[in-house]
Amino acid sequence: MEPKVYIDGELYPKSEAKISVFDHGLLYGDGVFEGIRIYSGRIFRFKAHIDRLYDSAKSIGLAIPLSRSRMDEAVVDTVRANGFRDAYIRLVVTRGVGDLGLDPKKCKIGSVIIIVDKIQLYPEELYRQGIKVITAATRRVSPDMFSPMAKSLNYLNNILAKMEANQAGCPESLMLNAQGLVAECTADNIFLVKHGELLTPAPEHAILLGVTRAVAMELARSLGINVRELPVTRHDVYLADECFLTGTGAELVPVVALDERLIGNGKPGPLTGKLRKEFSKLRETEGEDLFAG
Ligand code: PXG
Repeated sequence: MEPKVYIDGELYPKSEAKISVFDHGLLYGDGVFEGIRIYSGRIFRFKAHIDRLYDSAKSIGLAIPLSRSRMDEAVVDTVRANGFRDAYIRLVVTRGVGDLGLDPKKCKIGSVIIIVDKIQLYPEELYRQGIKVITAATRRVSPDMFSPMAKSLNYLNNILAKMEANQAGCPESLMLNAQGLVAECTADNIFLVKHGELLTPAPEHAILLGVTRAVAMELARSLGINVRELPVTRHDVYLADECFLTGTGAELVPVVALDERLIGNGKPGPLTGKLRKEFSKLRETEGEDLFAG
């Protein structure tokens, strides 16, 4: 059966789910989005994702045409209508239909799109072996121009960095901020383990505040691990004992090399393994099973 896609209050089969070519989401990348996972019928960290969606929209002055509770209902209804217990939700809010000028005033009402579909995952062996990463020449967008904390439909700088990863034959590339400090990867946050502590770039270093990042920090603290947000350089990554990335798509993925320097002994580290285990437990138990009863 074809997945059903929610667009502005109606469900359409995937092949018929279309929006206008005059939508400013298409014409200008004017909109915001979220990527969310469903595990065993449970929407993982639903509230955190919806909070970030409304924050991103507020930041770009976009009025989401649904209240929070109507949005929650629309997502839950779309998940139930599709019946996937393990899937990916792509929630998009665009500025809506306008004319060919970029002025958002011409867009009367935003459009809400909810896609629920199977997710493309990294192959299992990448999790066992860990991934190799290169540093991209493309820098992360700077907060003094546009905040990288808003999850907007403008992903071109990340896409250019992803192309650099592709050229190097790596699944991901590391993006630096305008000052040359480590920010994050193209769709993942980065963590280091050094002398038993967990280290990660701070919010002011031009990162998206990842939902999975917050989960990794919580899990580490619950294991009694000290977590610090601080300025991180490439040197710190090269010399880390362990490194991993966090993201909705990747979950927690070990990184075993940056720019051909092996990290630690070049194998996924023990704390990364422990956190991956704790993450697997959490995602199966937290939240309500939408298909129960
Ligand atoms: N940094 C950036 C720039 C991201 O886009 C993350 C970090 C991790 O955040 P979360 O909240 O997911 O832990 C992201 C997440 C996609 C896709 O389809 C992108 C993301 C998430 C899911 C899917 O490209 N970005």
